[in-house]
Amino acid sequence: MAYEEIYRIVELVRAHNKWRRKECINLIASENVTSPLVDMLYMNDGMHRYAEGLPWKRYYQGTRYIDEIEEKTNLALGELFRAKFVDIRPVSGTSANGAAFFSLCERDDTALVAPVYAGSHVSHTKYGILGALGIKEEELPFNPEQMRVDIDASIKRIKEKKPKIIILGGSVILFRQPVKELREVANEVGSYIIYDAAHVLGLIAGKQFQDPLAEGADLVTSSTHKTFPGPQGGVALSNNQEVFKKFRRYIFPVFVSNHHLHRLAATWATTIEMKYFGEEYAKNVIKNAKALASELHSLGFKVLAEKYGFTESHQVVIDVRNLGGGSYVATQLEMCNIITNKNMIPGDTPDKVREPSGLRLGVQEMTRYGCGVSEMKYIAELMEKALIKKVDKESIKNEIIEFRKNFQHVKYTFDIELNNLTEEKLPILI
Ligand code: DSN
Repeated sequence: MAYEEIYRIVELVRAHNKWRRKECINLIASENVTSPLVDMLYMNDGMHRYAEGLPWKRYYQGTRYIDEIEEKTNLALGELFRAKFVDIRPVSGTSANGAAFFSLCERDDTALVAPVYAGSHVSHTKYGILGALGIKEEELPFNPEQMRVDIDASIKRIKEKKPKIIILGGSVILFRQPVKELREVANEVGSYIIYDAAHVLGLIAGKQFQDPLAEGADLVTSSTHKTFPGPQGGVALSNNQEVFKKFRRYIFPVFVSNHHLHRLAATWATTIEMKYFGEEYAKNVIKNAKALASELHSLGFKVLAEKYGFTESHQVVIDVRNLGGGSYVATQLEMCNIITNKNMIPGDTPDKVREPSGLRLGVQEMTRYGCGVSEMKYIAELMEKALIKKVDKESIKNEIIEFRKNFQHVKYTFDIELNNLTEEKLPILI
């Protein structure tokens, strides 16, 4: 009996891996695929160990190698992002955000945040950790046509509300955020700027997006597994010593105790991959996103921010109300092995969270598998077949399984035949 259950779970893991890694076109903007090098380093004894506290100053014995790995990871991240202060201990972007908000605000302080329909992450809002900490959420004005924060209106709102923190960035991020533009008024009223880089960390690493720290953000919070193609985790980066000291005071013991040690070496390896291959990768991601957006547009999809060139990140956002809404469309695409997620777009009220009007796409994972502009055009045509021409889904799915056979190995990593290592040495991954 127990064996049957074990076999079933192994079968489920294999089926999941085969489907999502080898047979789908994954366009979820918050995901990515790690390289075989990163996979290999991820599976290690650290997953069984504790190391609360800082390297070399732990509350547990037995951490001498972990200490060195964590120190090297922080140093590598600091070098890549030109950050004097790095903390890899947040286990997710949300825990980094929690620690950031808690360390910079008191209860009843005000945070200025763009609305959720504009792409703010749930942790920035009254529905998430910000609200749970008793911090008041006030709206940062947003220009829906430009799909970014309205600078003049925001300057006015900051003067009026004098927020303790201003949060920029988040889950829909097509264009650069106005860090530079809001720095002066933030100084005037004594606000900290927190930049949530979760989605665009890999583009920042590849120097193809803005550099939020250089532009004046006090603290960058992020996850480490979206455009930055590492294992799931979080990080905080800063050049502001006072802010970083406060953050470090609370990340442990308030927001994490142990910080999931097995991810550290793998995150280090991702950082090194981004150091050597990040620029080429990020350039291709943005080129691909632009190509997908303009092809979708020319096939009749309502792609947002048309006047502004659709996107300057890895994301493309479509208004799919005319095709049945975000939920329906995402389900139809999944039947064809195109994996996406429904998303709120400007005009959606909070009650539309389960039935939003939009679909969010991200091209970073398919770029990692070696897809370029012509594949983006092909993906747009597949979406047209599925959603506009209503071609039989089973036939689209079979076509995609064939297509994926040419895009199985992760690029932008070290060429030491590691792409074969996954199958030979880590069978559970396949
Ligand atoms: N909710 C995730 C996203 O998909 O953007 C981030 O945590």
